[in-house]
Amino acid sequence: MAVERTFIIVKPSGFERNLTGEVLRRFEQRGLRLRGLKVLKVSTKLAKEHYDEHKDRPFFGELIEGLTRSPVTAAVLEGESAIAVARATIGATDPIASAPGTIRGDFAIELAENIVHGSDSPKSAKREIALWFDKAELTKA
Ligand code: IDP
Ligand code: MG
Repeated sequence: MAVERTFIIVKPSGFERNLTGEVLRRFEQRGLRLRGLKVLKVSTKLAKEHYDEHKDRPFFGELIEGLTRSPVTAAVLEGESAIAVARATIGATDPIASAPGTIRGDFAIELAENIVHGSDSPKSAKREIALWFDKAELTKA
């Protein structure tokens, strides 16, 4: 067990349905601490860099359009095992398989409209935090 930082996005599907506060509340309620937070309209360049691992997938175009069509809220969360805790709070990638009680299990049905992103490993978390935030935008404690 170790204190970690993870990166999450309330995606356009969450913003459009006014679920930003609800999603952040669930992470806070779980015990994760906000270390950075911002609302932004994502550029195509940033979206492509963020989802670089999926660049050869057939749904890549839809994925980039989906992340850039409305504002998002990006956040850095900190806590014990934050990466796994955030993923468990989010639920399975496909909302049809997401357990009720998880964010996706409570608010989504469509795969492409699954409300929230969370880093999937320490390596992804580190890369994504550096991609989306300047050091000065994050608090230490
Ligand atoms: P994750 O968000 O649970 O980490 P990933 O496999 O990294 O899931 O996929 C990134 C995002 O791409 C998913 O959250 C989902 O919105 C979208 N996505 C994944 N697979 C498909 C697909 O087969 N069709 C359309 N969109 C997909
Ligand atoms: Mg992923």
